[in-house]
Amino acid sequence: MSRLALAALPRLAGRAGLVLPRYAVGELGVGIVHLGAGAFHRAHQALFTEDSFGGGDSSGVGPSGGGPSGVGPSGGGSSGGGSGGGARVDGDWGICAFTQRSDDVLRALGPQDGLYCVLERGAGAGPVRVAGTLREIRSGPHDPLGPAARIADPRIRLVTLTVTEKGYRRGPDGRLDLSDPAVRSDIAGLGALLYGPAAAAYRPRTTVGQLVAAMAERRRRDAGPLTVLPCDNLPGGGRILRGLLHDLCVQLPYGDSLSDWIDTQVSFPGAVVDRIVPAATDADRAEAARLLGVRDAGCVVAEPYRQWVIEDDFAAGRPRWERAGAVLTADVRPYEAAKLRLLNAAHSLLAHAGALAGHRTIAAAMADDGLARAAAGLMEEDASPTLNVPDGFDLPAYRARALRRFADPALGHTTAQVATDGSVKLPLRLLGTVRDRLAAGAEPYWASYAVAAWMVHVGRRTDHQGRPLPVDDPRADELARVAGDFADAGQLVDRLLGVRAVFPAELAAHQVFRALLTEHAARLLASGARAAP
Ligand code: CS2
Repeated sequence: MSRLALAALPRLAGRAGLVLPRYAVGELGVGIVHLGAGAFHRAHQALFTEDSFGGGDSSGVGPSGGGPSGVGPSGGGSSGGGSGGGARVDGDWGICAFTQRSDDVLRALGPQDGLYCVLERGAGAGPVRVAGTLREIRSGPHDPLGPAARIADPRIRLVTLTVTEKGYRRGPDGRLDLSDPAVRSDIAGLGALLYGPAAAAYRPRTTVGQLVAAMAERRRRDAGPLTVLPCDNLPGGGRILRGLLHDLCVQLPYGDSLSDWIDTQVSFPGAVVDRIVPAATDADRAEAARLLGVRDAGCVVAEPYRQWVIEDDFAAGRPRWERAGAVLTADVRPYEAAKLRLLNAAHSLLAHAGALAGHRTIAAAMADDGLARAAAGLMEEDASPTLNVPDGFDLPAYRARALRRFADPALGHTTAQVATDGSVKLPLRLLGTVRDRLAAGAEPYWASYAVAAWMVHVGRRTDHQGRPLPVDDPRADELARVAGDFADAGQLVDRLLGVRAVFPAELAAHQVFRALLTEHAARLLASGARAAP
């Protein structure tokens, strides 16, 4: 069977039930570099961008936001004729996506001219669509034209990122982790790259390193202003990323002046991204082949729901994402806190407690009454009182929708996938709620349950029937070593509370928190204790 590619589009146009790009895909210029070409990007920002093109008229807003349509470097816009059919869209907001860790996506999408299909699953699922916004796919670690050089092209006006929470390489204090070997290597290498003779040989190993190298190169080429928009589940992501670039710059010779340049030329808006995107399986790829009549090695699976709330602070224009349903706002912080403390926190609870109870998927965990109650309790009783949501934000409706989304069995989202990198996710999703509730003199009962479930997961590494549970976490070895052969719940909790990268000293010393954790861990460790309290 042949592969999905630009040359196959005319043939696909004859198949019923497929949604194809309505613009001349092959003529779309690139204005965005994306770091982290994973499934989430392909099911989220890439589609919002494609849907921002509208019916082929101008599709960008100028640097000040909301102004007249931005004109891409190739301006004008001829019409029709390009591969993919349809009119040429102005704005040149096509995407060059870099893989960051593995090159699997490059192998899948490279031979497909960047095309892939999106299969929606669950209630309200739409038809299968083929997306065309990824106009270049490159390997971050291996492409001769690395991210820095590509971002330094003056036609690039926007950089977006989905590199997961751990990709930011923050230390326990939230700043750049200067003890991280890859960060140290970037400090040494970039010093030479920016100011030394043997320059070009060095390829940054971290995302922050890639961005600093890109800024230096952009400054050298006088490539103009740029926006860097992180799209990970990080509260205050724009501000955090700006701070991390600064932390790296000041380690470099004359780095202060680069940091100053960044301040004048680059904006770092924050954003809330939301869409559940389970990893695609062989069965999904087989279904894609059946629907398309060609093989698609890069298909993605997603729920129908999607949301993007973006701080409207763009230094060099942006696609008209509002046409695609994105919300552009002055302050994303209230939305961020709500999403992380409600949806993501409850997701982590279901993932860790669900895995311990032997559930393979989040939907199966939701079908377990005790766990569904715990997820609802966490959102309603612990997290909601800590939130300060904007007028009109309907918290009960948000919580109810989150539970419905989790419960949809069609998604097949695994507990193992959501439980990945718990040591990095928990502080962002759960510990803020714990801290705020303790400070208010309340007991964060369900949030503690979620943390205890994580502790038992990473400490015992088996489910309630003794079956092995993998721990996919950058600190997996350290956590296993620290937990060791714990004698009982109290010892497990005490030991893991000592991991400073996860628990700040003040929180670890809090007697109420410790008691709650011990109570929950004891119940989870007891044989046959499947469900929530
Ligand atoms: C999940 C998120 O894997 C996880 O940790 O909680 O990826 C979640 O599916 C998305 O944030 C939903 O927007």
